[in-house]
Amino acid sequence: MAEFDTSHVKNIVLLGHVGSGKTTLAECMLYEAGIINRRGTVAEQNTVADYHELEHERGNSVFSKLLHSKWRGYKINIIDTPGYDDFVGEVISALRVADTGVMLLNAAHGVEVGTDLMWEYTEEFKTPMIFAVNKLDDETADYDKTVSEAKAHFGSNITVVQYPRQQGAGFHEIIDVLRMVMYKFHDAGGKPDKLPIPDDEKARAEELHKELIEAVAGNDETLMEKYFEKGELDEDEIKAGMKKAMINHDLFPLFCLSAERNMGSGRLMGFIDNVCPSANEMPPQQTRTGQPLACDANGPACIFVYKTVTEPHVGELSFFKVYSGTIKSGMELVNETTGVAEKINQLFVVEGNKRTAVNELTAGDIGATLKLRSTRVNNTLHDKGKNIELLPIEFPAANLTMAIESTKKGEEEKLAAALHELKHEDPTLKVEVSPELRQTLIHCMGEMHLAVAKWKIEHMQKMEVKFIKPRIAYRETIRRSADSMYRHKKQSGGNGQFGEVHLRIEPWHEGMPEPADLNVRGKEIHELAWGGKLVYYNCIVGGAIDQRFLPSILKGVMEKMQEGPLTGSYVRDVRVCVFDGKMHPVDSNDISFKIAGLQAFRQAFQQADPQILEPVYKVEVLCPEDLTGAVIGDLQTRRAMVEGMDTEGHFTKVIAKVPLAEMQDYSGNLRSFTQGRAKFRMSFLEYETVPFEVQRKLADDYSKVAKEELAA
Ligand SMILES: Nc1nc2c(ncn2[C@@H]2O[C@H](COP(=O)(O)OP(=O)(O)OP(=O)(O)O)[C@@H](O)[C@H]2O)c(=O)[nH]1
Ligand SMILES: [Mg+2]
Repeated sequence: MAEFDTSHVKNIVLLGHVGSGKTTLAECMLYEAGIINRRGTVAEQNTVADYHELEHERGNSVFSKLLHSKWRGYKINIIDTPGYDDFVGEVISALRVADTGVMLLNAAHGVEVGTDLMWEYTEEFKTPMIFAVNKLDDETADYDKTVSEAKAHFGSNITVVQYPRQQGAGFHEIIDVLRMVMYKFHDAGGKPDKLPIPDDEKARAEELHKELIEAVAGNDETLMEKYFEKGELDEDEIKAGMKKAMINHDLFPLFCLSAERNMGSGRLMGFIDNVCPSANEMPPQQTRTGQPLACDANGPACIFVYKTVTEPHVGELSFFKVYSGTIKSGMELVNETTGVAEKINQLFVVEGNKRTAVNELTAGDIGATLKLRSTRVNNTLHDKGKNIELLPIEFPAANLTMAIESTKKGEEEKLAAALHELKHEDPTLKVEVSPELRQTLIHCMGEMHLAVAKWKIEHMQKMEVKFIKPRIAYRETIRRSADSMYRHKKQSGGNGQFGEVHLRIEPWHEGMPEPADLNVRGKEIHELAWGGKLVYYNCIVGGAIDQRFLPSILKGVMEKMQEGPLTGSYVRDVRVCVFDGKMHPVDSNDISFKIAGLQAFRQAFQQADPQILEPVYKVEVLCPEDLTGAVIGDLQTRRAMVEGMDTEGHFTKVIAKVPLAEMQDYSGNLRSFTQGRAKFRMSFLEYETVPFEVQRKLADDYSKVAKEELAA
């Protein structure tokens, strides 16, 4: 038998802006549950959750951590998440498996950027939410301001369950308007005395109690009728009503805390046990086929992997939630994505970096296993003979791209292996080897994310790496037509080489007319791998050159198109008509015509008003309204075309078209001039011609480099 059945397992995720006290609260919860007998602190680097060396260095959480506590007959799985926005992937995967979110608000700062950003995700998942106003012992704590900001940002569904009797250093009493008692804490925190509400607080407490009941009753007709009849609801009725409203995302109870002094965490845990939904009370999971999967301990065994971590000397740990059935150690499950049978050799419950083996985990529970053969994040594993695939976590697109290199020559393969491992356990990090740019690119969430990647490579793989700006994938094309002739002739002993090609190049566009003065005898349309087209016409009359040389000429043209004359970038959207030439009965061969074709194309290209095209992206910046002016002003310094504004959630959205070349430092800049209050996304839109000055500079830079390479 699993130690806890489904209805006695609660899964919570701690959320909040950087430094709001999530890790400290997790420590309190473990301490209260007797899992640890001393509370560590973030400053002393001895908390259970922030165990990673990198977290000690930074003084912040970087990875989500699974912990669990047992409190009054319930198991609470706690996922502590990092507050820094770059690590949002850790938050999203945790939200996917949690059944309630606890959003910490720092009473000294009110609603912060991170709170807003996290909120957006919780709304997508419709996670039942609790708000907890933390740091009430801080000298600058302001509970009322924090609550009114929270209501302004997240709506009046926020319902006060607790308020502090005093704030700042003297904070030690919390009035609970659900239970209608006052909790009075001793200096060491922990278990408070339960006292009647003092007379001077009665009026406020009763008013808030009424508000709470009305909020609960307002979401349930039966309760509303009872409330009208009796003028009151009892504690059980309130709890039942709250649970239902929380599941529907209609009510967000608000609690008080000082995690630092361990005041308030026990009551919060009691509420989680008694009111927050267990997994089987939440809507069933959706599968790929549209069939819902009920969270039933007697159903087919089915787990979903939300995170993997490679631990030194241990191997790969896979974290999962049991969505159906009961998982036993030794069981064999099938990975729906890969079809591979995986043996669950060991099952663990986890305390940060400590694992405790268990025999069974039941539906709704979260745990870990070691050394699965080919299982990744987002994979569903299930009983043999079933076909269940749960919907994957959708991770946000990257918004910073950098090229990465080893500082030592000859380590390319080692770097490739290191990057492979890195992206394997971090779904928000993408690696791309670009043959066009001759660079390995890392797409990630921001500078901090990049720094973590570097740390991991340097510490785990023992190799030094550096980041450099990625090259831009420019394109070249032409604006008018030009004819050219090139004769390739070489006579140096033995067989000579001879080929003469006359060709015309024109800017190609869909539906363009056929050449009026040429006789088109053959057409080839080549879709180019890098976008755009090459349309190749045979317009040769009178057998001036043999048919068999046309592919050689095309080869030459293609070669030049892969290394355009202006900047060495790919050429696109050109029509080439070969209309004349000359052959030599002995010296003409494929190579001669290839060279002649290449050179004729190059010459014609230079005379055809050549243009450099640059990739232009659609950029959407989401920011609070007061920042739109600054955001637009900054975009305008980046050659952006601001196309409009809209709203999205709580944000104003600025929509613009911006050249990629101007976006390379955007992530860090936006963060700094908005103090992290804005976010953005971008997606490729089209290629556009660069302005004249930019073209001149790019062409000059290229010819300088080309000359240097020639000289070297
Ligand atoms: N005064 C006071 N300080 C607190 C309280 N809770 C946490 N802190 C301190 O605030 C700092 C940040 O706390 P953490 O627990 O690391 O915050 P976090 O939310 O986990 O932060 P990230 O992991 O960076 O997102 C630490 O120095 C804590 O000691 C509190 O209730 N009162
Ligand atoms: Mg933390």
